[in-house]
Amino acid sequence: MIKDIIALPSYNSRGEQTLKVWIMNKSGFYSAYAPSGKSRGKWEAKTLDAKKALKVLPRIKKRLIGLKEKDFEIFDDTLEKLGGKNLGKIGANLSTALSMANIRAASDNKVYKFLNPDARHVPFPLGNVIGGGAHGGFTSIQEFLVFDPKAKDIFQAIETNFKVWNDVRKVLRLKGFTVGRNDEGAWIMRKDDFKTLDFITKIAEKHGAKVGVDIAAGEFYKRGKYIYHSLKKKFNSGEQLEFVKDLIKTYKLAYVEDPFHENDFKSFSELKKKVKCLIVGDDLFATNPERIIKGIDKEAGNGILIKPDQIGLVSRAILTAEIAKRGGFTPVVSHRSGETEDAFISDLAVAIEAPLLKCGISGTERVAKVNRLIEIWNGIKGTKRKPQMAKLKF
Ligand code: 2PG
Ligand code: MG
Repeated sequence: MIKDIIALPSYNSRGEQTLKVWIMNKSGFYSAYAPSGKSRGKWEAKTLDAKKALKVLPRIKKRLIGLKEKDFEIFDDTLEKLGGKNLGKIGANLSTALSMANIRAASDNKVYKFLNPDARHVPFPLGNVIGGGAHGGFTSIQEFLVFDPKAKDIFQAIETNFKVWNDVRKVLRLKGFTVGRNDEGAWIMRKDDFKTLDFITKIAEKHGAKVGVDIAAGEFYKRGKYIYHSLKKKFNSGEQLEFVKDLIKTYKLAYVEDPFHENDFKSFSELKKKVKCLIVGDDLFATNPERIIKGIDKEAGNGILIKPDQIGLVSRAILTAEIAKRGGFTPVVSHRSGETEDAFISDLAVAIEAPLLKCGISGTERVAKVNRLIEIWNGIKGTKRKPQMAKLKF
């Protein structure tokens, strides 16, 4: 039974104030941090300023104390009622942290086992090597990502990403093309989107890694046009579709996230018909069960990003992932650009059997997620089951 809940202000990797909560039961204290996005979609639940959210807790905690932490769905239902429309009354940042801390309390920190006792597949980390867009950089495309589909174990999967990231570092420094790292620890390269893709695909190939992109197209969609500043190009919807299709073919991209803005189900569906690639909706679905149902109906892509804080409750994020899987969509669990050492998403990815975990490569807040995958790998090894890398179906 939940005995007490406390919260304190904390800071994320971007130096913004966020919050950390602790839930107390008879065994001790269990904590979680709220992550924070920058390229936030319109359909995400509402977050509150951390200072305001901290003032909400004393008002609502009476309703949560006394609940059974193991009934995590009831705990989340209570938060949903208290939060009202889009969780606006309590803030999705506060509700996410509470929801995660409660599951930690329910499971005595063995989150993945509690959520899925049969789990034994560990996701491939999908890491951001070069960045741009809202996270900082020269390209309009927000993230140039890699993963190693041939990795035999979690160690190899992590090392390949680091090899690519380090090779990129070497060449960029040597040629004077870099100006540093952005919000997610990805390199900022002084080149346009095409040159960046030319560059990263060669290095990735050398290490057997596949390349993907998060275009985050909604961030530069203005009055009916996609505006690529570094390429000095403007595309309407049809031109954007052709452009993305060509990028997938030319660079053999295995993963494309948010190629269109957050309301364009139709273009997602058309692109999916034309290419063999994982087409993932982030801002399009916002981890929302109703939006993924619409997406399945319209065949708007074949993948969905799962970010618990987009919907503000872990149980709802799990529900969205389950609906997605049943509808033939691949769930990809993801960090936010503003992160902390909290690695809850690693457990979540294992529990829902997501084949990919988008978690960055470098920076303590990113490494925390892959280090947790190693612990999980080892934890599975200690049971009768053998840990395995997830099955990639695309
Ligand atoms: C995204 C995320 C994480 P943010 O767009 O996928 O990379 O960015 O957290 O800023 O929304
Ligand atoms: Mg995204």
